Amino acid sequence: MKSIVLLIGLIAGIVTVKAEDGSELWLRGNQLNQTAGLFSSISGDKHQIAFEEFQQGLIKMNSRELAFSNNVADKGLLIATTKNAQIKKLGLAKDLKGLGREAYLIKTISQRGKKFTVVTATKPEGLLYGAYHLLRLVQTGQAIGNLNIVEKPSYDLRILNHWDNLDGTVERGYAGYSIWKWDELPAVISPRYKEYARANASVGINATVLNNVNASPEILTQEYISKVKAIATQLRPFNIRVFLSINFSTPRVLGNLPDADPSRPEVREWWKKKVAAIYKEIPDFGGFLVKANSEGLPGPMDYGRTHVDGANMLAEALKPFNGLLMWRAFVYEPGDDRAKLAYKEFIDFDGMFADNVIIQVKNGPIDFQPREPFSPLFGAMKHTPLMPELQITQEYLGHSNHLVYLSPMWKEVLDADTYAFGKGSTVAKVTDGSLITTRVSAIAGVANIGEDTNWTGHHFAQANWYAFGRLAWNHQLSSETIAREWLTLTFDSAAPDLMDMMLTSHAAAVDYMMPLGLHHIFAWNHHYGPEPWCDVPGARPDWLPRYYHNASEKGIGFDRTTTGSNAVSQYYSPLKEQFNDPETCPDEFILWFHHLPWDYSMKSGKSLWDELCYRYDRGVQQVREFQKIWDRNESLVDPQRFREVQSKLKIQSKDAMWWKDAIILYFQTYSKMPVPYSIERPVHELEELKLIKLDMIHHN
Ligand code: BDP
Repeated sequence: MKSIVLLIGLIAGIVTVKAEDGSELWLRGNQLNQTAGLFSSISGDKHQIAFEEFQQGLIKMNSRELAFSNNVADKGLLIATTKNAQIKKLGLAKDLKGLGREAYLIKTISQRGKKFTVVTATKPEGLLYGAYHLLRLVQTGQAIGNLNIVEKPSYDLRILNHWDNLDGTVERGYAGYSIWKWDELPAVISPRYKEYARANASVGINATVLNNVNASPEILTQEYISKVKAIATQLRPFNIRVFLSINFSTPRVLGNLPDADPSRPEVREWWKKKVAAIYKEIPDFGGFLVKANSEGLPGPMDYGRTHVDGANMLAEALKPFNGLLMWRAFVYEPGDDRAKLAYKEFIDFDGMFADNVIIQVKNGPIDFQPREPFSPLFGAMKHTPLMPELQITQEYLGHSNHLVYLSPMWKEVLDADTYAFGKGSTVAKVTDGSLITTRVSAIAGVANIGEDTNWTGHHFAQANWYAFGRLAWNHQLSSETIAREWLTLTFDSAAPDLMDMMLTSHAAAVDYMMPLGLHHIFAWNHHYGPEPWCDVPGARPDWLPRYYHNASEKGIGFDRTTTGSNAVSQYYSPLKEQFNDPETCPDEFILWFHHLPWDYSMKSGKSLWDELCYRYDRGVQQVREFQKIWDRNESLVDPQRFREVQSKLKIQSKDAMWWKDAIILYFQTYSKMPVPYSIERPVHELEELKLIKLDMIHHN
C-alpha cells in the first residue's frame, strides 16, 4: 500500500510519521534521513542486480537515485565485481581470495586526495549481499567514512522451509494462507514473489523449500513442476534456489509402481527420470527435503529398508545435477522416551550416507518446545553432516499473537557446547563445517510467512524472519545487534526499552508457559494454550501432556537420569554428569531431566512449588511491562502498527494469565501447597479453564 505521510505535531517539534501497514518489512527505507549528501555519485556494473537494489534502497529512504558516473568521484560509490576494470585497477581481488561466491568486500579507498567507497565481490551474488550490507549501514545510521569489511557466510545454505500445502493452507502457519498461489501459477505471477525474494536476499537467505514436509506426491507432477519453475524464475535473480519436499511413496502414487521400495530397480529408475525432468526445467534446482517414516508418512522402513537406503537412493538420483538431499531426523517410533528416539535411530548410521546427503535435525530432541536442551545428535554423528532446523513460525510460542523474539533461543542452541571434540565444540561449529567435514553446510528455518499484509501476522514476528537470516549468515552476531538493526530499520527507533522488551521476551514466554524445563503441556492438537490435563482416549501417549509432566502427589518432571530413561547418556561428558544431578543441572532444564518432589529445595532456596509459581508470575508481570513499554513509545511509531501491536500485547497478557492460572491451579491439585503470598492471586477457576476448547488453525 502506498504510504501516506502524516504530519503529527509533537511538543518536541514536528515529526514525520509515515502511515504504515508492515508490508514493506525492514526494507521500508527508514526515516532517519541521514542519507543526504552521503554519496556524490555511483559507478560500476549498472546491469547488476546489486547496483539496482542499492539505488532502489536509497529511493525508499525518501532520498534520490544517485547519478551514474563512469568514473568514481570524490565521495562516490563503486559497486562492481572484481571483473570490472575500475576494480581491477584497485587490486582488490586478493582480499576475497578463497572466500567463495557469496563473499564481499566493502572498503573506503583514499586515492589522490579522493575518498570513495567500494563494494566488490568475485560473483554477482556476493555483490548483492555487499550492497545490502552497505544499505543496512546507511539505514541504521552507522558511520561509513572508513570501512573495511570482508564477510562470507557461516553456512553455505541458508534455507527457509515452508510448510505450505498445495491447497493454500499452511501447517502451523499463523499469517493467513500461503503466499504461493498454486491455482494461478504459472500464468499469474504475484508481485509478492519478487518482494519475498528481495526480503530474503537482504538478510542473506539463499534457498527455500516451497512445500510442506508432509508432502503431497502431486508436487512432482509435470503440472506442478512448471509452477515451481515459474517461482524459481522470480527468485533466481536474488540468488535464491528452490527445493521441494517430497513424499517417499511418489513412485507408487504417480508412477504406478507396486511400491516405493528403494531396492527395487524400477523405483530407483523412476526417481532418476523424475529428477532429470525437474533439472530440465529448473537447471539450478536445489534438491529435496524428506520427512520419512515420521508421523505416519511413508518411508524406506515400510519395506524393511533403512534411512540410509532411502536417502542414498534419492541422493544418487540428484548427484549428477549437484543436487542436495536433506533427510530429516524427526522420527520417533514409539517404544522409548521420545527425547531419545531420533538419536537412537540415527547414531548407528554415522558415516553411511552419500556425500550429497545432509541430516536435518530440529534444535531440540523433542519438538520445537518453548525451550529445549540441544539435540544430542549434534556432535554425536562425527562423520555425517548435520544441519540445524529452527522454527521461525511460533507453533509452540503463542502463534502470531505473542511477541517473542527468537534470536536468544537460537543463540542458546548454536552456542551450546556439545563437547564432541573437546571444549568449545558448539552446535554452530559442529554444523558449519569447522569441525565436521561437509560438502555443503546448512541451516533451515520453518517459515512464518503467509499472505497477511504484514507477512507474518504479528509485526514483531518479522524480526524472527530477519534474525534467522542474519544468524544463518553470521552465527556470531549477538541477539542485541540483530534486534537493534531490525528495530531501527522497522520502526526507526531502537529505544533501550524496546530493545529490552525484545531481548527478554523469549525468557518471559518460557516463564509464563513452561519454565524449569517443563514441556509439551498443551492440548495435543492446537499447541497454543495450556491443557496439562488433556486426555484423548486412543491418542499416542507421547502426544499427551501427562507423558511429559508426570505430575502426581509425589512431584513433577521427566526422569531422564541414568536411573530413569537415561537420555542424559546421549550427551558427552561433562554435560551428562551435569544434567544427571539435580544439584548441577541448570534450572532451565531441571524438570526436563528430573522428576522432583514438590518441596525439593531449588538453587534459589525456594521449594520447587514456590519457584514454579514465582516463575509463572514473573512471566505475567513481564508481559504487563511490555504493554507499558509499547504505550510509552507511541509517539515514535506510526498509528496503524502501534495499534496492531498494542492489541496483540493485550491478547498476550491475557494468555499469560490464562497460562499461569491454569498451570498453577492444576498442579496445585497434586502439590496441595499454597500459592506463595507474594505473587498475584489467580483470577480464573480451574474448572472454567478446562472448558476452553480451541480450534487448531487460527487464533489471530
Ligand atoms: C510438529 C508439528 C507438525 C509437523 C511436525 C514436523 O506439530 O505439524 O508436521 O512437527 O516437523 O512440530 O514434521
